Amino acid sequence: VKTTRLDEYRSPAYRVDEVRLDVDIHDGVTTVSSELVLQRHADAAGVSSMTFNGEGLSLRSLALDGVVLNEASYRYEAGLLTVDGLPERCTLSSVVDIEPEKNTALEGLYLSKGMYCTQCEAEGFRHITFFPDRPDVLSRFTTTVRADRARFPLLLSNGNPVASGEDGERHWVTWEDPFPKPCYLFALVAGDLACLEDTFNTMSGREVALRLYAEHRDLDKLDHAMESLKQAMRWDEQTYGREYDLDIYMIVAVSHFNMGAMENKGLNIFNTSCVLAHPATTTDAGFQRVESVVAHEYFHNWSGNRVTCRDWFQLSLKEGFTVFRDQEFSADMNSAAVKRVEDVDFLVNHQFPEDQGPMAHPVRPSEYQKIDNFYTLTIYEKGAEIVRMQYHLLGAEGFRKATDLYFERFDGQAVTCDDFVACMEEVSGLDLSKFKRWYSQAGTPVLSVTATQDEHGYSLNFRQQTPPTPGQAEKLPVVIPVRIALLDRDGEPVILDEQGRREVVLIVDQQEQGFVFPGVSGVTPSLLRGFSAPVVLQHDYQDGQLEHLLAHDSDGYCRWAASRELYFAALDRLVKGEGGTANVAQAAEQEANQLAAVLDQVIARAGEDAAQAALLLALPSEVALGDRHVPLDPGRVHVAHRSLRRALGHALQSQWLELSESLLATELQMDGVAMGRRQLRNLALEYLAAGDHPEAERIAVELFELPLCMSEELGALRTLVHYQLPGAAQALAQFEKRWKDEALVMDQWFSVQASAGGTDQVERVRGLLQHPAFDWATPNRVRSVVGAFAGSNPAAFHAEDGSGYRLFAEMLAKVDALNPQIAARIANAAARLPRLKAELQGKLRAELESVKKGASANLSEVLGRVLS
Ligand code: HT7
Ligand code: ZN
Repeated sequence: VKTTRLDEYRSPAYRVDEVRLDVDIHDGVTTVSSELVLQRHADAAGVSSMTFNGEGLSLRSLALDGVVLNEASYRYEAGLLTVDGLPERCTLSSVVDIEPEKNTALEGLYLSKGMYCTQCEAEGFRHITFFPDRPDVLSRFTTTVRADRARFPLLLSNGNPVASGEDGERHWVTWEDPFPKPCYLFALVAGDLACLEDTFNTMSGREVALRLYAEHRDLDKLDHAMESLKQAMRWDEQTYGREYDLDIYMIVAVSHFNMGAMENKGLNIFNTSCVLAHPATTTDAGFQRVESVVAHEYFHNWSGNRVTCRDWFQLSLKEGFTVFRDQEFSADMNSAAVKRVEDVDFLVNHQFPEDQGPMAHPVRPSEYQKIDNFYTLTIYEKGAEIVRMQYHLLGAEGFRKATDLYFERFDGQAVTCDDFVACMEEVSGLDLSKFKRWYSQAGTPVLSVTATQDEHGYSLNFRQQTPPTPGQAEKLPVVIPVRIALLDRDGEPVILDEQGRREVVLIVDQQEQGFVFPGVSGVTPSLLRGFSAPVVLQHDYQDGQLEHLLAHDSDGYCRWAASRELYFAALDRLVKGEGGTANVAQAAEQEANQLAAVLDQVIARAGEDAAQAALLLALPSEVALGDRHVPLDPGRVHVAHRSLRRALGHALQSQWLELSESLLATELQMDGVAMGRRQLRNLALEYLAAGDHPEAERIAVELFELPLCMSEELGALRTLVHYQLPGAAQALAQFEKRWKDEALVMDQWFSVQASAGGTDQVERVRGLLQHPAFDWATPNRVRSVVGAFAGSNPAAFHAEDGSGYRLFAEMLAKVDALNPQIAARIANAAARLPRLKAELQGKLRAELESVKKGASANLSEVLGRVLS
């Protein structure tokens, strides 16, 4: 497999100024005719040949300036078409046949439930026609789509419709996109869909038509996406001064999709799971996901489309920045404190492990085999944290000036992460050269802090170290902004400097560095406020300090981080058997009794913000606990986790019962407060069940029988199934009967079962694969079983007898044969291999090695790294 390297980047010899496509859709075969207007770059004088990517295309004819080319003047082999003898400006025409019906990999043109659609990022366009498939070739596209009129009344592509016509039983529409774009933003849809239509008046007074398309049966599930879109459009005008540029903005929902959504110019294509929402079928988390993904794809119109990436090594330029933008949007639409904790929780639980394992790579990688494998949490989430740090270093005003400059200077261009940072430097006068190590160095820095008190005052001493990662043994110090406050005995932040500030940002950019606060004493440090940098913070808190932070800190992240420290300390002792008793259940009871007082305080204040209380009261996940222990013994971790959950359920049972009953709503509301109350109530119900409370089953069944919305219904079902309550089997059957025709709801049904913990669950998961509604060719369904099993069911996945690994290997091979991108993504769940205890490592290694033998390039790259 070819490795692509950043330092081998060369600009293309020819531009493609115009692309004229004709896509003629027939059952079985689609014929794509293309005309590319090529123009040699001024600095490529003397070059007269050019290569075009093309994968799996049946070439029917090729012509240069209208003259058919014979086989002596071109070569088409190994996915590349090379044409010689090109003049400075010319038109290359080609006609190819493709077979979208056979496309199960879902890249290029494919069929989803009878609808033709495309996915071109990162390298899908080469499956449609010959083209220099790289993001730095920007062209104006005109696209004609032809298909049967009755079966495909809707024919869409990017831009504006400029002509249409009928031809017997067929019809055609021509679309013109006035904005030059890279081919990864090309899109096409042919189908029979319902449309929700609205308009948006931009800040300069233009009216934009907003059209959201879905299957006819899903028309009633598009309102939330429409509202989210309008809010996102307004927010981008107000926050970044960015206005939408075309006259039409379309979103199409498709059932088969490899990721969440795609920002194609003017024609977004969305996984149904990220656009459809209705209280009866969608959880509150689902509603929030729709809001953020709709916004994310919309924001790409500027951060990604108008200003795009020079090459795929710069992927985080658009993804990190756009995630930062969508995070801030969601924070503004909902509770900012809750949103920040949710984002940090996700980063710490998912990106940190990636950065600490065999898949670790820099935010701007220096090489890859399959670019699809680099749509990672590091590129997206860590990339967003790097943008966030720049936001804080410049301040809101400076950052806005820098982004204005960035959008203005690079509009219509394909640029690099360096270009982005250069704008930050130019407007602020800051030297960010050292800061840029965040882009090139992989791994999560560990920041150890010690506090000392002497006659000079209170001191904080920092030491940073980034552990080695594959291919990067030595690390340099990075620039770590550490936002801090020091809380006095009443929990009030003390004055820290002569300007009277009570919160400051310390810039730690050396391996070791100290800061003194004269005249300060008797304080509790509140560190890394707002999670001011993506680092692992280590500090030995003194007795009572974490409880003090949890009770008093005004910073939502620090309160939450204190709760994690308290839980992890207790859980770690249980895993290691340090509780002073060999009986885990007894030790867990003691730990729970220790925690009960402080958690009781959180519960007492739950009325202030139920969502925040739910975050503070939720135990860290079993997977997160496992990540703290090397060699990892998942069985021990499972028992420790289950024991503490149970003991906490028992120790605070009257509080959980009270919350389960008092938070019951009588009418449905979908605002943040109501969602927070449901979240807390579901958590309380789970604790009640974990503690074997006799009322748990009754409450869960009652809620399940008469839910106000899917969050309640699914919360009840999860409790029944995960705690194996007597009503579980009946509820599962009833749920299936109720929702068998709603694919997204059935995904939840599969996922609840595939993630039900327990070493005996492997056979149950195997059984799910036999269910008539299970389908290997539908990524959402595969993720709901295979993804949930491998990612959220550590006890079954790591079953001592290796049966979980065997099942996983069988699943991987099956998925890989149909859809290599999805297989490779799921394979990431095996990245913990080097941390496992020896017996399990051997078993997992053997299974993965056997799958690797026949694996696709995508899967092979991931398995190669895991097994290295
Ligand atoms: N920019 C989009 C990336 C994407 C993608 C990448 C590889 C394979 C399939 C894909 N579908 C969408 C999504 C986004 O970040 O907005
Ligand atoms: Zn994106």
